[in-house]
Amino acid sequence: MLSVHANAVTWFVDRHLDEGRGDKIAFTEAETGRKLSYVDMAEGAALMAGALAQAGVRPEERAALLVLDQIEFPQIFWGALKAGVIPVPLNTLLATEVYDAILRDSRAAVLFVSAPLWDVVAPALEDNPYLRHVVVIGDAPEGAVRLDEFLKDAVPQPTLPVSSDEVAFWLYSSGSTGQPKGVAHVHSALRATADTYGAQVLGITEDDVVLSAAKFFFAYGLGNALTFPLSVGATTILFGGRPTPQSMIDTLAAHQPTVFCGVPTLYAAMVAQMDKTGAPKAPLRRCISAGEALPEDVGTRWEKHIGVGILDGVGSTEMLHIFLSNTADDIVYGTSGRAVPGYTLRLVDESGEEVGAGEVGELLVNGASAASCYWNQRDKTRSTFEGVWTRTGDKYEMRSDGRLVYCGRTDDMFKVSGIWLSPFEVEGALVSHPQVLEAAVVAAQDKDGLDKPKAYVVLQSGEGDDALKAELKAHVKEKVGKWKYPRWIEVVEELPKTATGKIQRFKLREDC
Ligand code: 3SK
Repeated sequence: MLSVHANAVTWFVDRHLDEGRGDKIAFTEAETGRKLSYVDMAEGAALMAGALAQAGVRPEERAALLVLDQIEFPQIFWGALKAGVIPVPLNTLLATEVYDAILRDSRAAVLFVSAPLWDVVAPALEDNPYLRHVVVIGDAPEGAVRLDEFLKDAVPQPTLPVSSDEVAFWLYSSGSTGQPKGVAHVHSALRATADTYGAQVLGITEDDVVLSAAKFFFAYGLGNALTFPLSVGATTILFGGRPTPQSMIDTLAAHQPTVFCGVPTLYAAMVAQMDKTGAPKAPLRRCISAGEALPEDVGTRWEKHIGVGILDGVGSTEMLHIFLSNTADDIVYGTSGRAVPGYTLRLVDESGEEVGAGEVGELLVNGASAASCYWNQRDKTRSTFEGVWTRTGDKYEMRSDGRLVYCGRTDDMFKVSGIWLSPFEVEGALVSHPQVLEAAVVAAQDKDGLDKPKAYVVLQSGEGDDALKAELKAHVKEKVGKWKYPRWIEVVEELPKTATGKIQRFKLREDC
C-alpha cells in the first residue's frame, strides 16, 4: 500500500514538527558553527523536493550526492526521499575515474557537489550522457549552478506516498573485483536500524549530542549522524574535514557530545595522542566502533582516558548498520559481542552446514534492514542475499560463551580505516605505473595491529629505491583514492601463483 507514512521522511523529519521540536537544533557544524533546526530541515527538504520536480527529476531517478558532512546534506537527502528521487551519497575521498564509473553505473540525473570536491569530479562530468543537472554547494565555478539558484522559485512539495518496500536510497560499496556496487535500500530499512541498534544498543535519547567521525556517505556514519539522532529528536555535531586525532579531541572538548562514533584506526591514534596531551573533558556516555575489529589494547587504554568503554560492533553496507555488537553492560574486548536484538546470526561452513562452538564459519545475518539488491548485478545479488539470510563474507568463531570473534575475510578484501579496500583496485593502480610489471596487495598490520595495504611488486627493471617507492605511493593515491596507497612496498622477483596464473595472496599474507 502506498502511504506518506511509509516514506521515511514522515517519521525521521516531519513528525518532529507535530511533536513540538521544530526549534530544536538538529545539526551544528563544528568548524563553522552553522546550525540547522528541525523546522529548517523539514522546510529545506520540502523546498528541495519542489526544486527537483521543477528541474524535471522524476521519482526513482537517482541524485548523486558528493557532499561533505555539512547542513545541506540532510536537506538534499530528505528532499530527494520526499520527492521519491533516490539519493546516492558518494564517498568523498575517491578518484575521478571511480566517480566516472559510479555516475555512469547509477545513471544519476542530478549531481550535488560540495565546492571543495569540484576539481576531482569535474573531469568525470564532461561526457557523462545521463546527468542533466549539476548543483554546487558553496562557491560555484563559472557557469555552474549554485544550490541557492537551484532552489530559487521552487514550490515546497508534500511527501510522495510510497510503499515501505520501495527503494529509498543507494550506497556504493566496493566489490571483490574492485567494481563499485550500488546497494539499494528500502524506506523501512532506515527505521529498522534505528529501532534495533540505535534504540537497543546505543540507547539513544532526545538529550544526546552525537559526534561521528564516520561520514554520512558510509552506512555506519549515515546511521550514527543522521537517522539515529533524528529517530529521537537529538542533535548531531557535523565535522566536515578529515577527522585527525587532535581535531576529534578538540571537537569533543568544544561541543561536549554524549555519544562518539569512531573507527579503530582513529581510536588508536586518539589514544596515542591522549597519552601525550591528556583526555578532553566531555560528558561522553557511549563510544562505539565498527569498520574493522577493535584491538583490545586500544579499547582498554581509551577506557582509562575517557572513563567509558568502546562498544565494538560489526555491520555492513548490505545490512545498513550494526547487527553484531558488544553492549554497554557487557564489553569483552577482542570479541564482536553477540547479535543485536532484532537480528539472527548463523555461522556456516562451505557446504552451508552450521558450525559449532570453537569452529570457524562464514557469518550469515537475518534482519529487517537487509538491502533489496545490488543494482544491475543479479549474480552478486543472488549469491549474497539468500532468502532471509545475507552472507557477510566474514569468518567468525563462536566462543563457548556465545560471543563471536573475527577471523578474517572469506575473500581477499580487507578494510582500511573502516572502509573496504579491494586489493585488485590497488594492484591495478600500481600496474598502471610504467615501472611496474606485476603487483599483489595484501593486508599487513601496523604497530597498533590494524590492517593497512602492503604491496609486493615485480618491476620492469631495476631493484626499486626509496624514491621509486614514494613515487608509487603517490601514484596510487592519485589513481584510486588517498587512503588506499600501500604503506609498505616490497620489490620481489616474482609473485606466487596457481597453475592457472591466479596470485596466491594467502602466501604473501603469511609473510606479513
Ligand atoms: O563495517 C562495519 O562494521 C559497518 C558498520 C555499520 C554500517 C556499515 C558498516 C560497513
